[in-house]
Amino acid sequence: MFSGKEDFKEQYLAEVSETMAKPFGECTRREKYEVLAKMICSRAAKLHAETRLRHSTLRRKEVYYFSMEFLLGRLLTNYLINFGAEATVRAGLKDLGEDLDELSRMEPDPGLGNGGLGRLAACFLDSMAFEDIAATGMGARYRFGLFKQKIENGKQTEEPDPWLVNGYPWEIRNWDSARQIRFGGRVERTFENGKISFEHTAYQTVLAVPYDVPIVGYGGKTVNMLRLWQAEPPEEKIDLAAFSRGEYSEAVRERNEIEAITAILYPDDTTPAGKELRLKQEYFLTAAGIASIIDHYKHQYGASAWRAFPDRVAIHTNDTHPALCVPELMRLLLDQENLEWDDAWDIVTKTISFTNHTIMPEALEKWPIGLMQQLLPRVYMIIEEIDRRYRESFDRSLPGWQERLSSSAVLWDGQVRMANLSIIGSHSVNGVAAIHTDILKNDVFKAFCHRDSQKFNNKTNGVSHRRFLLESNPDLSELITSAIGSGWISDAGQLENLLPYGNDSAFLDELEKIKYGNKCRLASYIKESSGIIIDPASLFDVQVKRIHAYKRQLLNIFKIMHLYNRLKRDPDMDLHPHTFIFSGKAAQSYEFAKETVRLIHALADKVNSDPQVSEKIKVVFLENFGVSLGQLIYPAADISEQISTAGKEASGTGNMKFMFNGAVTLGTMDGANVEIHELAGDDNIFIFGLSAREVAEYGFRGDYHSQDICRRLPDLAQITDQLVNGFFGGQTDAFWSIHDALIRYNDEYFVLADFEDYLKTFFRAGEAFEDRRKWNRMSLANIAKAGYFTSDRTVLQYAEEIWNVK
Ligand code: DL6
Repeated sequence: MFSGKEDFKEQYLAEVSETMAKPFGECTRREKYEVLAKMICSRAAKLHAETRLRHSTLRRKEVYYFSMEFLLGRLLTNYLINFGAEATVRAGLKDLGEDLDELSRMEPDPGLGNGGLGRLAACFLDSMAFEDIAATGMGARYRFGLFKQKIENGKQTEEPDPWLVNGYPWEIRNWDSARQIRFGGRVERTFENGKISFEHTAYQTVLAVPYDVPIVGYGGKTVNMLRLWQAEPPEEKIDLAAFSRGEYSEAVRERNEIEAITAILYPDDTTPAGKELRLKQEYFLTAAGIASIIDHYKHQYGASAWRAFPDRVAIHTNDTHPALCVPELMRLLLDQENLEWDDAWDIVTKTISFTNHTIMPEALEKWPIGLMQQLLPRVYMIIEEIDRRYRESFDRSLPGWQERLSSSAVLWDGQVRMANLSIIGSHSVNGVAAIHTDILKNDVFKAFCHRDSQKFNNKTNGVSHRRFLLESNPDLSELITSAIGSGWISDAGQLENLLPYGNDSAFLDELEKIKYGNKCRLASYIKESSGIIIDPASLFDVQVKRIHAYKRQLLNIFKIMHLYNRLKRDPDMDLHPHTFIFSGKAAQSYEFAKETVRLIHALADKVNSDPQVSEKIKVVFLENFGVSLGQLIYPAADISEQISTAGKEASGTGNMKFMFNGAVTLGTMDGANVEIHELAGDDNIFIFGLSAREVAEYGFRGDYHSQDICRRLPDLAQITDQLVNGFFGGQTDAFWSIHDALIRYNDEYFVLADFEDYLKTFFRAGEAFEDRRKWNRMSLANIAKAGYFTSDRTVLQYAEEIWNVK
């Protein structure tokens, strides 16, 4: 990319003077960032064109990864690392009096996602480019990302995240590839020359305009693309008559309505208007993506080579949000390409695959039939036919067939069940950790397993170790490379070569020193952002993830309340100082989660302002969790809290990011924790709590009584009482909804059931931490065994076992 730092400086300064029309010294930091990012982006775009040509000459099978979420994180440093130019650029900038990290902080962190699912999609893009898989991400260009979380008076408030306000230097608007998408209208059948055809009239047209973001693989050889679709009116529309009457909002009403489709991620869908908008978003992404795939395919292979389509194209649907890929691809093959139903269905089911990411019933999407019919009349007709054929072909000789059919059909009770549509229309259905896949097969989607069991498979998640270790933790990366060479960067399995260093005290001391440095870095950020001063020598016990009842931040809170109560009774209690760090967003309309955020803040106030305890424990909540903040937190953690109710967390990926950075997991046997346990071994993890089977058995028997536990554990009863007895201030400050969830509604997520074991295990971890050598060895064992959780491994498994890509 640059032959050396002088070459870089020359090119960069030329670019600055060309685009900014002023000398470098007069540019703001943001402008300097922007020019640098644009410069790297245009080189990446050029390489993308070369990659495409190479892939198409080699007739590589193309993978299209459809996802409503892509949490890319910042790209500048990442791409410089991938191009092998980071050191050169850093040195060149230093000569110019600038700092790469400071420039990098100018980059918006595009909040085009909600949590693990969105970051997983971004990790997959990274790994697919690294593995030279011909892949394109299909997503939406939301004008506002997920809300910005602010804490005001201890409560979460939400502000819009206008991440595009200063433009985004990594995207290229590709108007010539825009597609027209149709909503609403009527469909009429006609019968001509022995053939039925369908005419769609009176529809509204929306233009889907792609913005392409290059995805640079490590090594810089392969540059793929993420295509983000934006909704626009088909022509510059303004109602002049309304405008002349002074009705300015009316004049641009239609334009606004159209632009709303990609205005925000996850609009509140509790109202009918919100539901309609969400469904529009899903179809918009699906239809634009599928149309562009078909056009590209015809351009490449001609308009009649349909049989070969599944050999040349794989379409992956990330959760059910893009489930409409199934009927939409059918629609184009039937209505536009004139294929017969059976041929089209064969192509669709051989091309499309599906990942499920949750067993939480509220996240399994369903749409009212009426809404689907009105918004997508032709697509709905196809869904109806898919459902009819599914029912017709159902084996009615099986015992209990009625029940199986009722839970596996697509249409039921006035609703379109998107997961069932995805399963029926895909050749592969995968879960994201071994235990999750077992639950899908044996419970959630059991009804499918008599006829479709061969479709179900597991693909344990992975994360980009290059972003979350190499980029986020440069000192540790350097230490690792100095010990085992740099092969681990492209082959994370080589981290295992670190195992012998468990007996090397100089190495372990260095590991501890690096962790301490990372803790100091986080401590400075905490001081700057919240004014709270924490001790980097304290144990950093960290839980960062979405706030949700099943993730059980509550269990962690109760542990801290227990410590507080004990320290109040016995201020001399022998406890190594701990800093408890939380971060995560509560969904805007999820009251329980928002109350949990409020509780963390109330507890932080109580603890941090009490000199009797604050020497020993501190509580910190970091506002507005996102990829970049995560990159600062993971390297600084000692303990990684992964404490969901067993059976509820599909996989988790934070657990893997912590592991790569040498944090030791304190967790339940849930999601990928089970595999972390298996790899790290009993001695290098702290496991507690009910198993998924025990949780399920309580469910069948119905004999769990949360109040019995409080009766048995007075310490715990004190804590639940403190939620409402004025401990946190007056009655208006009480946490009744949380108290009720635990006591009145019998603690759905078994917080109280797991409390005692959690506490015991936490103390065990604390003891281990005090034996520094032992702890550092545990930390090292985790790093050494983390290689399995690289997304490179995961995408290779998808490629070989699902997409059939060599
Ligand atoms: O597979 C990525 C990620 C998993 O690691 C998490 O365990 C899972 O909760 C998350 N699922 C979702 C789906 N929606 N909901 N809820 O975000 O996927």
